[in-house]
Amino acid sequence: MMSCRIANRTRATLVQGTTLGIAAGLLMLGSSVDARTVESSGANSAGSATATQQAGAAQQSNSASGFQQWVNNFRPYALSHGISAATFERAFRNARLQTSILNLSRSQPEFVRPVWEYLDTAVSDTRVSKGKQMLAQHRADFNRAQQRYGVPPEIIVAIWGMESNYGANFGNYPTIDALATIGYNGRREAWAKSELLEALKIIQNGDIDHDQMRGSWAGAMGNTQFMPSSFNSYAVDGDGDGRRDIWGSIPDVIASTANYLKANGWHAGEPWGVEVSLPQGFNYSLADGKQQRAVSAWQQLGVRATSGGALPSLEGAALLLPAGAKGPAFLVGHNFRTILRYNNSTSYALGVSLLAQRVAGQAGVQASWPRSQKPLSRTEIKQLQQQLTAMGYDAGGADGIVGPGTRDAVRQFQRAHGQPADGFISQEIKRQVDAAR
Ligand SMILES: [Ca+2]
Repeated sequence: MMSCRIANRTRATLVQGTTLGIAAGLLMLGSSVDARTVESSGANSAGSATATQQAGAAQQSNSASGFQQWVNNFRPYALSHGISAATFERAFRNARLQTSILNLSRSQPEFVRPVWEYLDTAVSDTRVSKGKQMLAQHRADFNRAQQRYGVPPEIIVAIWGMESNYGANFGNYPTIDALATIGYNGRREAWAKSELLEALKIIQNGDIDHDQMRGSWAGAMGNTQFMPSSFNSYAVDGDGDGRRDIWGSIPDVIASTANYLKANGWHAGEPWGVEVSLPQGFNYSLADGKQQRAVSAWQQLGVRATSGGALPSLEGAALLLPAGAKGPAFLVGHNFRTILRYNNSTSYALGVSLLAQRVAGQAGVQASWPRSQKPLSRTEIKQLQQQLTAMGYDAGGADGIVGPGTRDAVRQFQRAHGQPADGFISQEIKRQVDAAR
């Protein structure tokens, strides 16, 4: 539920980072192509299609009168879908075009942060200690949620930390304004109208007053950044006051987040995964984060827990090397994929998992990240894609965005040149491809 919900997230990339709260939203819309692009999504996801994809074609509209006209046109749609005139008037009485959103959504960063830089922020010592503090402070609520939903406290607190820095930054845009602005702007109008209708239902239901319904510029709301549609599907009343309040009630925040994960398939008692080490000569093409095997099969292939203990029980275990063969390796299971349902970015799910591990008092990542590897710019990625394509490796186009097609083409190149086929995009692979032309 980070703010980039407006972007479609399907393609989880390892390299992209996101930041939290509004900043994340901004970054995401701009860089939605990377990490959270895509087509499906978690409940939090906003819809689809990246804003950037459509930005070029969209007519920018930004006049207050045009905005008011859009709201007037939206009114009969809302009223024909169960919203009362009184709710509509109240919600839109002070609504206004948020021009800052129009400007923000156009940025397209040239560099994407490497996963280790993303994780430095996501799992900072400050965030770990604050997470421990929050865990202690709300222990009874976390325990209650664990009993009821089977999701451990450290996972819930980690999502809270990732989404809004434990409520310190969940965005201050009025959600009605944000979604109406996006709808009026036209790029994601159908999606924005649908979420706006869900937001009006929340107000009509009495969960929150319209002037307290705030969140990211992309419509993600409150402490754990639920989109209105996710709110209506998964938010629950944890403190028993009859309202679902993910803005002001921490018991509601905790219960809603746990309910979200349970409803999306969380397996009680199973860890997210484990850091592992791989044997010499390992076939890195198995490590794409998608190929699932029984833990015993990975064991036979020489995969070992870095801690030295036995590999844990994991349903559908897959091997993940976020920074290629020279970085840490993780064996992840069903619950890792459930975290992806919250936000379909591998970096995000890894951030939640590692933050949870640290908050629970366990060690962080043991292996070193290849920090000397500088990321490629979008321009360089495009060049790499063009070069690979010219050499006969299908990179799926040359759009400057690293996706599965680009990684597959790199793996093919690596195999053809006797390299570990980890598919990792780096300056090093760029130099090798340059030299091979
Ligand atoms: Ca409540």
